[in-house]
Amino acid sequence: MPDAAAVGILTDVHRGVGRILLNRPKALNALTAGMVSAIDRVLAAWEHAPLSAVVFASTSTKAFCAGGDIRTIREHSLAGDAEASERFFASEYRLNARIAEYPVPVVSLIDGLCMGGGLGLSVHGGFRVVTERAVLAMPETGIGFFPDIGASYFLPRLPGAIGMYLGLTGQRIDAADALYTGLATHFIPADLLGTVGDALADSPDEPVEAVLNRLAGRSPVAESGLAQARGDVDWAFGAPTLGEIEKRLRHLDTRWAAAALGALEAASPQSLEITHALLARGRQRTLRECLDAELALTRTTIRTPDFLEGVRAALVDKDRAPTWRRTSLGGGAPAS
Ligand code: QUE
Repeated sequence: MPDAAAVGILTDVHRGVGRILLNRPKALNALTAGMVSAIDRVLAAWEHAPLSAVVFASTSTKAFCAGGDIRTIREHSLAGDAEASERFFASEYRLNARIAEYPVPVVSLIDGLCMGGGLGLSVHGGFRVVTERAVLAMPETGIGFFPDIGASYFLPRLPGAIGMYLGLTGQRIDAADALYTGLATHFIPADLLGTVGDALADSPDEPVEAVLNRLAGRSPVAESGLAQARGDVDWAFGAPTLGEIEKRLRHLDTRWAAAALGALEAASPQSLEITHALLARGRQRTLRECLDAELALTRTTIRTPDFLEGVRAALVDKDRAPTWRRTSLGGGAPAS
């Protein structure tokens, strides 16, 4: 069996609390196939252990987890080995489902960036703690992909049209917004994060919720910007079509609406079409059905020019100037 450190995670059990530390800091803990299977094996091994909680955290203060290792996915596609990527997504989504159904309370400590696959590790668990450095996003439409890892389940279940807004625009939100949307459950300042494990270990018979409430109760939380824009979010992103969403954003003529419109204009038109349809359908699906639908979509999406181009522009050449294919579906003007 490979050393856990070699696959980018560190694990231990201390006083009845299992800990999984994401430890690939140079890549902002982007999840590799090795990390996914190592986490899955550890959770399987701990499933029947007498643990009071499992805690996910990061060795980096920059990121909890930036997502899946999408650079490698692109390389597989270019090398004609898309099957390797299919295995990766299948195993990542199985892990997401395992976390959702896990018999032991799962607590994620989100300090820094948390996107895509990072949300897949955290949101399906019962407790998501954010710090003042937390930044959350589902930015996949910006790389020619779509919100996966069960996002078609959890985004449509956020209040109003917030999920459609986050999934289509990829906009980043802070701790206050994350608490407001329900993506986060507790705010604990970064300098107290190290005490969470001990607090859980000190009170093995107390509900995890009560322990976290006690730690979180001492800190005032800033106001949510998203709460302020909520009326506009629901009106614009509650529209029945992408074209109508853009029309309503133009009509609003606020800074928030201009930023949302800019994000839609920069995104892959193909991704916007896929995402709009996927999130609309996800409301009626179970998590398992959502993950199955997403897995089916990965098979086609990762072979498309927009995905290869989007990952190139964001993560390979880092010019952030992707050239998207036009779509015939009226998703808006192409970026160039
Ligand atoms: C959309 C994504 C990802 C992204 C940017 C997007 C993603 C991902 C990373 C990422 C960031 C920094 C790294 C790294 C990966 O960025 O999934 O290895 O060092 O992993 O717009 O989906």
